[in-house]
Amino acid sequence: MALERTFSIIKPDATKRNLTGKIVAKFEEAGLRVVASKRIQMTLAQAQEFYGVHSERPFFGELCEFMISEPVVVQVLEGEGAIAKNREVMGATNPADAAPGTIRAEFAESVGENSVHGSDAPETAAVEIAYFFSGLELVG
Ligand code: YYY
Ligand code: MG
Repeated sequence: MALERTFSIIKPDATKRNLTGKIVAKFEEAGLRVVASKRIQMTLAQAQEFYGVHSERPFFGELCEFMISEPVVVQVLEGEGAIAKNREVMGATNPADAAPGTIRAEFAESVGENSVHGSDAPETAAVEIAYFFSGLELVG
């Protein structure tokens, strides 16, 4: 498997409860290296563009309002098969379905407030990384 990069967001429910360090520890324990990281306050326009693929879904408005309700930590994670590995460490979207030991099983509050975002494919990872980081900010 190839060395890969994926994009992650530690969401408002997690930053608010000071869970950033515990979540980063999960990434590192899984062999994912943080090659870029910053804490930002997302704007509504950024949240709407970032989650644009979901714009017709009933939860879109609530999702965007949630994403700007507190600062978030955006990161680029690097490792062997990083995209799939991160999805595994995150657990299922709904924490009720997430496997024990995963971030969402341990920390998420609900399907909407589920602590982390992770890219789902190489194409989305590339777009999402470029949306928040310049090449100079990625230090492998
Ligand atoms: O990639 P992932 O975050 O696991 O799920 P998506 O299906 O891409 O949905 C993005 C985001 O939308 C999810 O993390 C929470 C929210 N959401 C929701 O509030 N209610 C749903 N029924 C499905 C998704
Ligand atoms: Mg998704």
